[in-house]
Amino acid sequence: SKFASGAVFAGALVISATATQAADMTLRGASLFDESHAYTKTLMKFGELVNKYADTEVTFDLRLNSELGIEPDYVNFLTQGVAIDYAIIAPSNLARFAPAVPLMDMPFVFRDLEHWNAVLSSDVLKPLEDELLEKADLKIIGYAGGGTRNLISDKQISNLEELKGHKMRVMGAPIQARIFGAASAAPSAIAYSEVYNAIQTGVVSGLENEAASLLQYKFFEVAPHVTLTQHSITVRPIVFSGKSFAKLSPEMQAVVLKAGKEAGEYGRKVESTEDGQKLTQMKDAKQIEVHEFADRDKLLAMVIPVQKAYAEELGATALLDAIQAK
Ligand code: X1X
Repeated sequence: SKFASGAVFAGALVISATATQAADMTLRGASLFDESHAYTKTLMKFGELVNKYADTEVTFDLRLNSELGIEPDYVNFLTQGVAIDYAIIAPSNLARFAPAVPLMDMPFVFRDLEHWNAVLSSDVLKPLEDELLEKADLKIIGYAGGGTRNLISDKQISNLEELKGHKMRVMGAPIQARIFGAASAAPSAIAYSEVYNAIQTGVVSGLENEAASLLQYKFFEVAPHVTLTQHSITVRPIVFSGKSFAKLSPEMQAVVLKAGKEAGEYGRKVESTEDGQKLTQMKDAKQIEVHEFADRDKLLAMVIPVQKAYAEELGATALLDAIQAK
């Protein structure tokens, strides 16, 4: 399997000191991908920046390629303060702890890259960050992302008629299934590590994802059609365990916050630049066939009432309005 089964081991943040030497510190992180993915590049940049700004040397032990499981595993580790200190977690994978956080990656919430950047560079998401800290003891220290999420399927989908009843995997947050259900597809929540097999065995006919992740996990081997629904621009919060953060000195906390913010900005530049290049690379290599989607405006009209209802249920209408006003 391309994915490990979420090995658990205790003791993430390790600080040791002797009378004669300053404290050594090790911070452990986890990534779904290898070094070629902007996801991992962001986390590596975070480590570099911490060492640039800190007075003492910090050792970064970043476990790649899902060695420590997938994002829902990372959430459990971080909230308990075991195994890892930091990771990237898709907002939809935080739904279990903080139901409003998936507003951040709700399909069709951003108009375009400029809107997405304006939101992530502002403090408009602060109420969601506060909710996450309060309910799960998780601290968002920066925002990376920037890949555009499209449909990836084992058959061609070019319009609403072809989307109708399409069995597709979605992330675990209820809002994801509601949006794609309203768009007339037949969504089901399946763990990311199971998606390739689920398509291969016909449980579903596809998923939705960014170019970099499609390339890395070779979903095109079982689902070679990409439909440019451009329904999401990926938001990748860099999340630090509140338990690990509390163990840091005030100086080191300031360094972590500064490095997290800057690593997020760096990750946004990298991923938004690489996204189109990776799509073209797969197209040129004939790994994928790319299709326009004829009815995007109709799709938008179908999902907007669901977005509004979701925000209202969570008491987050003002927040959704503030995001849209950016
Ligand atoms: O769909 C998923 O579960 C995953 O998709 C991507 O590859 C990543 O953005 C990751 O964060 C996760 O959300």
